[in-house]
Amino acid sequence: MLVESYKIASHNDSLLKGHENKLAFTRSEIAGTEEIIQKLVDFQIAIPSWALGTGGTRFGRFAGGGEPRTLEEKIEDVGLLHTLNKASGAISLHIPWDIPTDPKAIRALAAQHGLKFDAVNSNTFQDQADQEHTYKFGSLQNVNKAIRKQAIDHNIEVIKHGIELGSDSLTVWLSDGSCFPGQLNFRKAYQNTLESLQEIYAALPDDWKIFVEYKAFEPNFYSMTVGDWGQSLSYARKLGDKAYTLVDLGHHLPNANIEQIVSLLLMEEKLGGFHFNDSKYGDDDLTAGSVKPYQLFLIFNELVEGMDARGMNHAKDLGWMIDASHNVKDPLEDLLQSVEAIMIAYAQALSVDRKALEDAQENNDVVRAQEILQNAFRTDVRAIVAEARLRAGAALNPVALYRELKVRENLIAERGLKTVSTGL
Ligand code: PSV
Ligand code: MN
Ligand code: MN
Repeated sequence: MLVESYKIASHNDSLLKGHENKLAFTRSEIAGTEEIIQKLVDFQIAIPSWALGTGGTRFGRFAGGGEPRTLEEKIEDVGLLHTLNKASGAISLHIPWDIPTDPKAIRALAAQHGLKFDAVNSNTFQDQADQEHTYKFGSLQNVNKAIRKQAIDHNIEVIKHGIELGSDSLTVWLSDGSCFPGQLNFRKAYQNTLESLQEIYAALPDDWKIFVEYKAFEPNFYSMTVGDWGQSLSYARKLGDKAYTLVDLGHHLPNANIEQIVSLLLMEEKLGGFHFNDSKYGDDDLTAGSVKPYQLFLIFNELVEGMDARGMNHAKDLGWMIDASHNVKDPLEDLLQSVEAIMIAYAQALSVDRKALEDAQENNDVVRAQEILQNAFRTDVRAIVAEARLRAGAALNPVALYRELKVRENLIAERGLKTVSTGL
């Protein structure tokens, strides 16, 4: 389905007056709005190919309709999101859920939609039909060398696909670990994983990065071989300059201070990228900002502070991606909401009075420091986020336009009601 620019223009015209009033008020509340708006225009958040269909749990899945059935249709869906918000200009593929059999054509299709290829993801957490060895007891950590080799070869294959698509990073998330005490020799599992990662690292092109994603639990419930940021950092350090830690917001133990983790990883020059989502309990993969918006803001506050301290480019120097699952919402609407929530948190962080905060910190003025942060969090920045969209040629209210244009109904008419998208 195509959303023509005149439809966006007429949607924007109908909302313009109200938007301009809100923007004028926001400008009177926040200093430096022009600079913030430009940063928002530049900021792009990649969409994972596996988040475009309805997700499920191990108890069931309630399929939606009109889901993308092929890689081409997934690209079209991300293109649609990007047309509506001009902030989702990249897609991240998961191999072998997505196999770009004709990479040239896939690249051309993505370019037609204004999309780039974000990190490519390997999958050694499931057995594939044509696979010789099982990953039941792990992949890169496995006690069996032949299994480790199979997993290493798969990662190298993924890098090759990524090169053909113009991607420049590989994300490795391992489900490796153990379910029971005594099952695993931790030291040997670490060593095997490191040696396997080193072989994968050796296959990385010079201008590529490898992201080592950690996760505290699930599917292994006693130990995870890359279970926290300390373990990930340890691998990334040993691997070399092209290796970084990737933070997925849902992969921590309850109440972990993620903003502090982010700050320290940035200081160590080892923060590589993000998977955004939200959760109440664990890896719930809910819409970013839907449960803990203040935490999301605090994380962005550290990101902005840490990246500015190191002179980093907010839009380019880290990998930004959503990693969510949609069990009850229309995935595309949910993704639009996620991007909006991320933009709001980013805009709030950009509006923090850094100088005043630093002064408060240097003077141990705890009350003032809290006031500064909460003031930024409680100031409504939605009009400047909408203004950034307007300037980029997107819709003032993407979810409303999505509904006005009956996008889902159109997709169902095109693709059918019973579609099963690949992925989780
Ligand atoms: C694992 O929970 C994860 O967060 C990893 O990023 C995977 O690649 C993704 O979800 C999809 O399973
Ligand atoms: Mn993830
Ligand atoms: Mn996850």
